[in-house]
Amino acid sequence: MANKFLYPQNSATRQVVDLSGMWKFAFDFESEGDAKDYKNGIPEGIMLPVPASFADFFTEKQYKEYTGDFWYETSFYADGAWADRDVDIRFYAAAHVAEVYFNGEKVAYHHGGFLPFTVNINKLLKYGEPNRIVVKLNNELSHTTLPCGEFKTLKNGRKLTTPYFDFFNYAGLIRPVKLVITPKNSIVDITVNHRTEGTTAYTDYTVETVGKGEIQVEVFDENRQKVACVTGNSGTVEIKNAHLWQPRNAYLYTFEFTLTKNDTVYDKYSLDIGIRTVKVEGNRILINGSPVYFKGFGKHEDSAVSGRGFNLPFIKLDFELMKWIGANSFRTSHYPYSEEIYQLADREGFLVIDELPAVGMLVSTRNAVDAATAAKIKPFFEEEIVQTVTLKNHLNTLEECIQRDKNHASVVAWSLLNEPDTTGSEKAVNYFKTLFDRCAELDVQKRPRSFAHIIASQPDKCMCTHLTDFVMLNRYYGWYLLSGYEIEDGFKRLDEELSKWDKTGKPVMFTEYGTDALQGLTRLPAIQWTENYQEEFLEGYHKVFDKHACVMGEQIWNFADFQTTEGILRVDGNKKGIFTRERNPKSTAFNLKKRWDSLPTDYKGNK
Ligand code: GCB
Repeated sequence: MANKFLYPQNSATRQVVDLSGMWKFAFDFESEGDAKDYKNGIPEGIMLPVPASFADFFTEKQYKEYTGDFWYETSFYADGAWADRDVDIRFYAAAHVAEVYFNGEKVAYHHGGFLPFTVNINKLLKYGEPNRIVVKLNNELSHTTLPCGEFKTLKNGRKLTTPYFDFFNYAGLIRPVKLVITPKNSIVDITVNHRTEGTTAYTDYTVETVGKGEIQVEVFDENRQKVACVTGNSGTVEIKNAHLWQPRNAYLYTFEFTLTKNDTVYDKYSLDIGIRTVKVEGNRILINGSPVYFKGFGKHEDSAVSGRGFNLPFIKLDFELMKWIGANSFRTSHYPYSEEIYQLADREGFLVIDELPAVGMLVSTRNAVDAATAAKIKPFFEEEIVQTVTLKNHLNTLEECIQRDKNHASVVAWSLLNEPDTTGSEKAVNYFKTLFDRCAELDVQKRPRSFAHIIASQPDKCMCTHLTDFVMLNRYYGWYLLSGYEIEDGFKRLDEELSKWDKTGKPVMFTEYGTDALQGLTRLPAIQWTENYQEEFLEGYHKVFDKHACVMGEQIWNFADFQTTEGILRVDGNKKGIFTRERNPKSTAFNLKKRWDSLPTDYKGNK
């Protein structure tokens, strides 16, 4: 029985074995890996760290830019004690398409590079000799992959990726690979949902199990005092005088789930759970019934050398910097992040807009520019293959993401797409409706749903806004258009547009606005690319936001500079960070801190 999506943990009944380290690695330029039986062992030569993306370990362009199949291999010995247990391999993320071979047998195929999957290996596991894991990955982009793009073949036969998005197409075993050993009678899934009445909190829970036994739930507060105890595979936990989880003031109860029968404990799993409610009312998102103003960033999982690879030190540092600057939220632009990030967000009280890797659903390699200049773009959602294969992949990814992230208090909204083409074809509407309906169906907490609107998706033009619970806007007046000396006209345009959004009655959150700024570059008067232009731009935007009742959040693009495909619009990547790629503050950071420290959590809320 696969261990579903529960985050692996060690307990009295469970064991986790980390397979991180140096793995064998091979590019497959000639696509000969299948014919040459790589599944039983890949060629010797290259060793690479796992987890990491491969691109930044090489000095030759053909490797950094490599597009196509590539292979990883490692081996391990099994412990005799595992013989009467379930042994799964859990890939925390494998970008983008993976085929897994275990001891020469194909055991899994997984599409999508940012969500975990597990493979049960009970039947093929050998004792007393090495067990071999071989993974064939592919990083080609198309109109059916999430994220979207294309690739072309150069005259020399090498392939070149052209993403329809603005971040480097890092790939590989970007997150840990672990063995998860669980008892045969075990807990495989847990779902919680909360409501409050006065000072009492009610948490409805459902536990899915395999094999024998019944569930007991014990709940402990942060002082390790037991505050509730119930039995049953589903039910309600009642906590009197509950400490609710609040933005930047988190409180986590430990829910311990035990699977027992006749005093035998089969399995134990514990979850740190924040109790809070989320709903949209009028033009506000309410957390625990109170309006919240979102302050923060769109981010990336991106750092030098490991690329999109799991990087705990940077994860920790990013939270400290976000706390320092007075942020209370972020969007996981443009893909679901590592699970440890949501765990920290739960603990630190950050509000997370969890985004699917549905980015690039607009046929363009320069989205923001093309959308701003109304370039002629072939409507993405017109294509038959998009309506069938892409939609299927999208729904599958949605299901995996909700399954993985459903219990996090920090996850307060879903972003189902970033900057899709919602003006080119009416066929977008049905696609979106299917997706939005499915999201509501899958998420027991019924969190608000939205997508990030590109500049072209104006209130009178966008065909899909009506499906959202709140509006997310990515706006670049003053940068991609009306920039430089025209910046004041840019602010006016923003003001005019917001007057229209005000009338929709929906909450409006800015999920992107910003300018590229090269650290250390300042000029008087300010010119584009300077730090003080970035500052003028943000000040201008904030003045406009403060005027409009509907604006209930500001998430700047971007938290830090990040790597992109090379090109005439990018100098060693996107420089819209408030911090550099190394996480040093640009001068704007200090003023931003003043603003955010002074804005109350319920800023502009009417309660
Ligand atoms: C956008 C995209 C984001 C880009 C950003 C930019 O609209 O959503 O991925 O990085 O613009 O800087 O151009």
